[in-house]
Amino acid sequence: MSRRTIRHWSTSLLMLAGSAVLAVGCSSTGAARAGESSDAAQKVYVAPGKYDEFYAFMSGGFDGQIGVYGLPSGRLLKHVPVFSQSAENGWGYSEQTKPMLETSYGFVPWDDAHHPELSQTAGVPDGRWLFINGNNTPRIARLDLTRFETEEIIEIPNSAGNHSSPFMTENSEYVVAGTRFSVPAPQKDVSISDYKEAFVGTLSYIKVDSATGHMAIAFQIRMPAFDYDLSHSGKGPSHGWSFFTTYNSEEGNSKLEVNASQRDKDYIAAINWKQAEQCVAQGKATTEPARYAHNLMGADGIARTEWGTSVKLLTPEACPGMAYYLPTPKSPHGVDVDPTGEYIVGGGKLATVIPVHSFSRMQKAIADRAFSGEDHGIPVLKYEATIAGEVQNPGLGALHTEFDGRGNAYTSMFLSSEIVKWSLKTFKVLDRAPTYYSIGHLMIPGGDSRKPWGKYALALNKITKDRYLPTGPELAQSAQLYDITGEHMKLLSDFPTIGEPHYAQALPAALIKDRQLKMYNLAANADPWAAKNEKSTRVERKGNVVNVVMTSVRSHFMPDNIEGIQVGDSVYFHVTNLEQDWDVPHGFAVLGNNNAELLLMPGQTRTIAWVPSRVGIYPFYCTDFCSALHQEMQGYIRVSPKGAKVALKWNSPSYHEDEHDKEHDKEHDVARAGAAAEHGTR
Ligand code: CUK
Ligand code: CUA
Repeated sequence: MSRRTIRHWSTSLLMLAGSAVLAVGCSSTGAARAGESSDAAQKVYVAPGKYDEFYAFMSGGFDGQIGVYGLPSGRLLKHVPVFSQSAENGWGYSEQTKPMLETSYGFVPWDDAHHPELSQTAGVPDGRWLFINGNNTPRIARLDLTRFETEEIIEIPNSAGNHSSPFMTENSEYVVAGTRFSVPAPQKDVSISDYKEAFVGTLSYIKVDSATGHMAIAFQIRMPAFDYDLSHSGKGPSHGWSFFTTYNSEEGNSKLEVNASQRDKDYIAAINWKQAEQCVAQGKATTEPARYAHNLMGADGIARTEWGTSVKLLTPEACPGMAYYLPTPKSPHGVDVDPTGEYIVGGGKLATVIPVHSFSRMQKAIADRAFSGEDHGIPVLKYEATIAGEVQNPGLGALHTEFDGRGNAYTSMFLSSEIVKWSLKTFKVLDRAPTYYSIGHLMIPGGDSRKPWGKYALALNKITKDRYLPTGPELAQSAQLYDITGEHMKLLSDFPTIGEPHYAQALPAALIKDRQLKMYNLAANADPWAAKNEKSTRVERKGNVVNVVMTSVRSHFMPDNIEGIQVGDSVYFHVTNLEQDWDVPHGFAVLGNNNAELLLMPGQTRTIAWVPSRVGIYPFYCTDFCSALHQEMQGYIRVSPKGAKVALKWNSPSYHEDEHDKEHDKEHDVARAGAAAEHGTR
């Protein structure tokens, strides 16, 4: 035990919660030296041109995105936009992607993303999809792992703080979503002091279509007004159940740091979702109105929003046998199920032990009706009846546990800033390794599945203090990689991450690396504004809307000279990348556009809107260095005053200059206006 840990033990738990930030950073030498050893360097060294062994998907936290890293190198491979607009590639700015960020609250271009979850088959990550929660405006996104792009986002109604989400059942039947903040559901205008009467906690089950991955809200369960913090699903024998941690079973509505820490034990809610399915099938659910957005990227590359209008709602009273409470000390954070499906581990962040419940004992306790009472009509199982063991003296501030598949568990300890390895047989601590500093989640590739690839553990740390070159008031967030193949964990490396990583997932690169989409098929491009060759490029005006149908190819745009645009026009640039080679994107940006750029993958069409606000000549150019003549990939747009008599003209194979002598200008404009009206705008 380090000196820092001993110091922690000497003060009270609650004091520590506040002072953890100050306490870290006082001893970093020991393992830093281990990390510097040439042995460690060898283990994370991936030679130039060689691939990493694992893809790791790390939540971006408050940046709302996903970072894809290679392990063991820690190299950043991609930053995938999900809930937050990304000006880098026009995600959430381009007309085709804007609908992805639609919600019942309107367009919400940001979220706080915590928990990536890989799709699973038979309890093992299968490399098809990655799901992640939006915490602030309750949503779940699905990424396609052949494209590393977000394909679907569904809003979760009757929820506020979608934190215990989107944990996956073992055959990707469902992703679950529990509300962190209880609120009135449906929402209403009510005094906050009526919390206990008027607020509820909703747990949602979102069905995942096994062929397409498409999500649909199957049913919601209305629970007491606790805070539902984290979740994991059962596996193997416990398949069919899911587990949610709760805190604030005191049902406080202010000063929660005190008011939600009164009880010795809160609960893990055990939900028998197969029972819930039956109750729904038997008509025991009520259908209630709810409005929520369901945004799906179409096969034509255009996202569309459909509006959900109702949800099926179950209550524990209407569906006996569906919900039980497992008392768990004390304000538990994480809940994790071991690879065998037998052990359910609570992360009691204010507790002095790590409680481990047994699924088989839980089943027996339910059969024996070993209840200590009820809470809001939900049976509370006796702690002694379900507990398999308690890990003694684990450290302080247990948050999350992952497994190596060899009978060991690894728990992150926020306050004592360490990973604690313990045995699932003896519940004894086997090893501990300091983290720098204040670890939140940890991740072992497949470490929450039935078959972990138990080679590395990754610590996802909240605070870095003195670990990197300082960068002003905001310091880097950090991950640390440990070798866990031996008896003792061994720190191999530190690397900074983007945003604040919470949970992460990883899988062997071999599962997905050869299934990557290399380009979009231009011939199959179904965007109504696609130009599949330069001949079909054109500029059309309809009132004050101008559609520029443009192509890009090494190393020019077509057209690249446009005149006849007026101040205040809504100009839509529909740019198609004609390339059919891997790794040849083009960019598009225009002077003064208060929007974003476009980054166009080969064969893809994307549209960006621009409203010029003053007269002048506006260059546009390709932003992605695509060829030796990339700098030549540029063009000009002339913007004239509103109502000016400057004819619309452009250079492209589709445009005939001779039609445009002054005499015919007027007729021509009329004809073009007619053609534009037929096409319409997006
Ligand atoms: S939470 Cu961040 S450390 Cu949002 Cu999963 Cu536990
Ligand atoms: Cu196209 Cu640079």
